[in-house]
Amino acid sequence: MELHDLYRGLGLDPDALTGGTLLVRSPVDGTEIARLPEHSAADVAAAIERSANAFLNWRTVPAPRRGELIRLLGEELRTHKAELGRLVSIEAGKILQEGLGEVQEMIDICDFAVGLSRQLYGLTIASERPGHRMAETWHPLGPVGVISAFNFPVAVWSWNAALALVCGDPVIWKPSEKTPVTALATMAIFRKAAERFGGVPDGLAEILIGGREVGEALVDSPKVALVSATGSTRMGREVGPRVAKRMGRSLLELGGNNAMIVCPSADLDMAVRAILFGAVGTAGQRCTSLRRLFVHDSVYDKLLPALKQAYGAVRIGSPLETGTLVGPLIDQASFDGMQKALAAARDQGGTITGGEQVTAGVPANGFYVRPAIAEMPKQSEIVAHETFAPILYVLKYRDFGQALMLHNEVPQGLSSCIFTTDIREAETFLSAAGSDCGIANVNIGTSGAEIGGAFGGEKETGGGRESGSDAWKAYMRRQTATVNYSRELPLAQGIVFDL
Ligand code: UN1
Repeated sequence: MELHDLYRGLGLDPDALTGGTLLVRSPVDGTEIARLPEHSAADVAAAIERSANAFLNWRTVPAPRRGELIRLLGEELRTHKAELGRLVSIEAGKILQEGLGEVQEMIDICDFAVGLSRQLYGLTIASERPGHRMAETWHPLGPVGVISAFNFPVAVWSWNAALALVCGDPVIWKPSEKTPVTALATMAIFRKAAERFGGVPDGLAEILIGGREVGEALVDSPKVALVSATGSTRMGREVGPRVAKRMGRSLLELGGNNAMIVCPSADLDMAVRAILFGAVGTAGQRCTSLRRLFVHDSVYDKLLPALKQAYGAVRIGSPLETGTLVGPLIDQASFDGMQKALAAARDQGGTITGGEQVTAGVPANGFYVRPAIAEMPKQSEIVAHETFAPILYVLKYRDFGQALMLHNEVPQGLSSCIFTTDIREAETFLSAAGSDCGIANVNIGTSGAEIGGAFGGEKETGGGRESGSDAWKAYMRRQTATVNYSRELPLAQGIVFDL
């Protein structure tokens, strides 16, 4: 069987993927692709213990040496890119191009982390006391728990793990119950890198298969120094306070309700292409997917017909076939959620194009939909709500200031963009009074960020930053050290404290 060959090629034993209690189905056609054994509470506790022990070793390995492990991981990922990308398509339903793109993001973060392993810089600070030197050092933090979602089933782990491992932290991964097989394949690839590296401590990278209780164990264990959680705002609202209660750290990547403003001077051809990738790409199941579109009324009647035409030409079908741009939704619950949102949009005065289930020319037993455009009279309740499906709410605007206000008037704050050739509008959008999101683009869509920048968002998106820039600091602890090399003991603030 072809799937078994894919499993073997990725270093997975097909026989080990059967007989368990966690049933995994492909969203492509509903076929069962695995039945995995789940980890017990005792397994979870043992994994956390192994991770804590691994930390005692790994934290003393020089960071550039730790980088070598990630360099090897990047090599192994390059070798297995086609196979892992295909498995992502099978298990998460992304089109092949996007499955490959996801693995490329893993490779990119490995490259970034290898360089970073020689750049975990601290500052040297001028001391106010003579004969003193002040310096800060970034030290490894401790085991990092990674809770990831189905839509980026492997890349989210790598954004966290590549940084955590060069920073000196072991990683414990709880993948989504919907996509555990790609996670196991990723771990098999990691093991290859670890074998080549040699002497990796037991427990450096753990994976835990199971449900909510596994996540809760990571959240509640004082041995897990940082919990990095990607998923819904509802999930983040539970994780954040629970980790905070034990004074742990959390890094939250939650919902987005990302928007584009199309201004009078915009290049409309470019805008249509960016809207298409942002709103229908990954079947609207990225946290960065484009969900709201504000169009100036002077270009509305030009843009909307062009957009609807483009939507009409999009091929919906098996993500494994070349030429498909929109694959299935992850499951029935997602389909039902989309239909509910569309009904609400209609109730709130929206005019809907598309949104219906597609059954012709697609594999049976998958949830395929025609991406929807919902023209809305105003930013009503449903527009402010994130529905993880391809629904694009379109609103007309007249005044730029008003568009900006509406843009920011939602609880989420992940990604945003503007299409304009007017420098005043572009710069205002990027200014302190502009977009309130973690990501703000000009003449680029909301999704598809590069790994070199810090990734994450504000407000209900959770405030965490992963990937590039100085996101690595979340995975380390900062120590400020002051050294006195004089023969005196002056006190700071000029305090005299003599006998
Ligand atoms: C996500 O959907 O959880 O910017 C992450 C992007 C990707 C990351 C998406 N690089 O669309």
